[in-house]
Amino acid sequence: MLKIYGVYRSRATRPLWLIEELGIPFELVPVIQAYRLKEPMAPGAPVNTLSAEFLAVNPMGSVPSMDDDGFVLHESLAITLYLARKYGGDISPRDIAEEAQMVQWSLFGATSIETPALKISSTIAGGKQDSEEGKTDIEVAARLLKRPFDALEKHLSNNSHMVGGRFTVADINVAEVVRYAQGYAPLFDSRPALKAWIEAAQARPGFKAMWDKRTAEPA
Ligand SMILES: N[C@@H](CCC(=O)N[C@@H](CS)C(=O)NCC(=O)O)C(=O)O
Repeated sequence: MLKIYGVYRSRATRPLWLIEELGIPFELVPVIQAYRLKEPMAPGAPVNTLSAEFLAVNPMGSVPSMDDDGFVLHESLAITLYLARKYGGDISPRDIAEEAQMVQWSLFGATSIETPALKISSTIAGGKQDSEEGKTDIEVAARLLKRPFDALEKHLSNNSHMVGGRFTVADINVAEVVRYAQGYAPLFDSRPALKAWIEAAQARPGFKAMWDKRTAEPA
């Protein structure tokens, strides 16, 4: 049985969205981020990213991890690319060139977008967006996102999706990092193709099913 270690309120959303799209059976093994607990090492604390039993699965101490009938893999984007490749269908690469493009866009998301986009998300989640410090943090992050978001805007003005003219795992991987910046509307209002693409991705039943479960989880 496929197992995903993590919680919905984490980067596990990436494989969990893909799993909804694929409609495959799986078990969610709850592992919460240690920083969300007051005393992660206390006896009786929920299994978390510092727990010995989870570190035995993932020595990197982060979620998500996957165990697919004994094949253990870490890193959310590696997990989605593996699952797409394993289960096939339109969501997965049709050939080696498409696979390379999906890896390319996933790495672009992780290396050029994720860190500044997360800064926007954490500033807003911390209620600091109207403070001087928060405004500066968001402005700096938006500046760092200009070039990668302009590249996405150009790509999506000429292509309906990230790869292959159809919804694929590459859309999930990129949308799930772009999402962190969605709280700062000017980045999207000035880029209509990017805005339309992410809204269409998030309108999919697979995203909505994942999101409903995330929302139902305690914050
Ligand atoms: N690049 C990794 C990052 C994983 C990561 O940082 N996950 C966070 C939760 S979203 C985590 O587990 N943090 C552990 C902790 O802070 O204790 C991935 O995409 O899987």
